[in-house]
Amino acid sequence: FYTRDSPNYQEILRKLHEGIQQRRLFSDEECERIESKIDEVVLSGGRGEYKQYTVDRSPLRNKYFFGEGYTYGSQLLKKGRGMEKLYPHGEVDNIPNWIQNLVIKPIVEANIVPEGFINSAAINDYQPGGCIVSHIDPAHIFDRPIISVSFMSDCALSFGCKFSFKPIRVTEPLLILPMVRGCVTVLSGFAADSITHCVRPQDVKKRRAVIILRRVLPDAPRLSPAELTLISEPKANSQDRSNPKERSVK
Ligand code: AKG
Repeated sequence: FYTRDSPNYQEILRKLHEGIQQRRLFSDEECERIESKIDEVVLSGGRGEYKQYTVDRSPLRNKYFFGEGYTYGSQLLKKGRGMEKLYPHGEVDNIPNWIQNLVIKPIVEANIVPEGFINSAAINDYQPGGCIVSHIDPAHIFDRPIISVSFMSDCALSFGCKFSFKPIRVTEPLLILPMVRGCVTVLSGFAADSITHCVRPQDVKKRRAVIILRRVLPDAPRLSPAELTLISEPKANSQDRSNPKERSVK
């Protein structure tokens, strides 16, 4: 865990910057088109048109998993880092064509990742004050780089914070990275593997969405259908999924 007081703060910051790339790849018009598609996803989710594990609701942040989804936080059978598992094949919806055409294609054409690299797309839809607690995207599930594209409003991604709850508090970040609407962020190396990132509640001033594009590793662990039955029961009744403290990863 690194803080601003770490003796090698300058070196940590250098390594962190080395693993971050940002580009404004999407114009206002392109953003508008994609944002209306995100609104359609939200409507479809509300009408129950997706598979159960595609949609993950919490009070100020809903997540939609396409292509692949995985268990984290309170859904884990065994809690803790490294215990995350993919859902069995077919348990989340496929990546919609509009994500392929409007979001992934321009990223491939900009040579950010090779064609066919991305096999999972997650949409986070944040309401003002929503957040995502500090975490590292599990390296046994996701290849690097991790790509995200921000929509709807400007926000910030913070590195190296600690969260505490009731009331929610976040320590000073090591780095606050602007996440501008239409901007692609690429995390690799130290930035992806060795330091946590989060979205602080105070940085979500207006509704904001992000599309996270990743490659799930071929050997990533997957829940068996029997394990899925074990976690699907508490999911229906549990209250703790809305409590960020219960979420060990995010
Ligand atoms: C995640 O969902 O894993 C994130 O880190 C989201 C970051 C963001 O909202 O930009």
